[in-house]
Amino acid sequence: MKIDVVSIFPSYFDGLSLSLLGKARATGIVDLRIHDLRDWTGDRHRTVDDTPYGGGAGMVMKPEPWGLALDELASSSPSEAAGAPTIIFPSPAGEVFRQSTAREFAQREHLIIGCGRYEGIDERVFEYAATLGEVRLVSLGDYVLNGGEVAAMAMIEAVGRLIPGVVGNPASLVEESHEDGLLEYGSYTKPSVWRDRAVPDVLLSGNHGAIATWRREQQIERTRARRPDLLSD
Ligand code: 6GU
Repeated sequence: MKIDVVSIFPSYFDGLSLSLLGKARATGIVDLRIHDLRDWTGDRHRTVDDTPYGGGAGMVMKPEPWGLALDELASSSPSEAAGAPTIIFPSPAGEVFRQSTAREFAQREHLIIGCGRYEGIDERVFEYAATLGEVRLVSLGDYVLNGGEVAAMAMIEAVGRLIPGVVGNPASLVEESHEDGLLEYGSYTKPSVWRDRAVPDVLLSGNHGAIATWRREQQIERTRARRPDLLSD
């Protein structure tokens, strides 16, 4: 999979060289490239923003650098066979990013992620991007961040770990929170008693059927307590 990220703060993404995703990049499973939007500016000050038409607080990202960036990156398909890219704009005004969204994006050959700052990107950029690929505005949830970078990193990690070969043991992918619509069960390791707190007996019983039943009950109980919204829909 090829992932092109466009940002005015490329160094945010340095952390993606670490750990499992870093290894996947080194081995070529994930071709992740971070681009500086200012490389597509033409003026001496490398300007990426301007005041909003109609007035209001803050600045808006100018369309021209985005147009040039998208033109260049959309034509840089990872393969002949790859179709149009999926162009993702992290945005608090987007659809909510879920595990199902991560699974969907993990199937794509080419993702382009455009990180906005300030009050957002000129709306025409989204319309234009739709002529180059499938455009998705995606939000992490109902709170406000200063820009798309942190959201983009979260999405890259969620998508990246679903690509075959990125996570060493594929079984660890299926027992996570949200993979089956429930929160995951609690985990324990040695010692069996720690500061007067014992590991639940059933986990020491060797009875795999009983353990599976207990874990499923735990999943349902904590989902009811913490995330009842997941059970009602
Ligand atoms: Cl994707 N972007 C910004 N700026 N804020 C957010 C978000 C995204 N998701 C939640 N809050």
